[in-house]
Amino acid sequence: MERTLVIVKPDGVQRGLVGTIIGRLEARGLKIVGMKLMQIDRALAERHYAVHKGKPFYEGLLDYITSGPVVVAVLEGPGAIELVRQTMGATRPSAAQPGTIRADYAIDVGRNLVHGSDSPETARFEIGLFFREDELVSWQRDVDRWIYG
Ligand code: D4T
Repeated sequence: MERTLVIVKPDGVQRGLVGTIIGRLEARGLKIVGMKLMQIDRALAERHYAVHKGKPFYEGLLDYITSGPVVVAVLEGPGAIELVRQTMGATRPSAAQPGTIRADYAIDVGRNLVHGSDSPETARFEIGLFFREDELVSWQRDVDRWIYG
């Protein structure tokens, strides 16, 4: 079983797409094990996006992710990291496949609605950044046997 961090970014919250975005991932079969609405401050944004420090879009990215509330969630399932990335679509919405969240609801790479961890190491790091251990809930779903063969 794998866990991944998902962020519905400020544009997703402002546009009323929290339910749509989380709903698509939930409908796919992923299980929510943590979720909260929060405001990301500058220090947290800098830690989360440390790999992009120095890139031309870095300052704009920090402004954007701190510009309003976000919903952060930890989703669990077999291959959850890749499943979320696939369901989100390519970083640049104009390159995303139809049927993905970014293709269906976004236009601009700087307003691409959603974040998902990109590797097991990143997922561990990001989950630790946003959630305390006691904020995550391990629980059994009766429907699991109809989703994970
Ligand atoms: P995040 O991290 O937000 O889920 O996005 P991705 O994992 O899909 O993409 P990324 O790390 O390469 O980029 C992080 C973030 O930066 C924005 N961005 C990216 C941008 O504004 N301009 C750019 O040219 C690139 C490459 C979008 C996502």
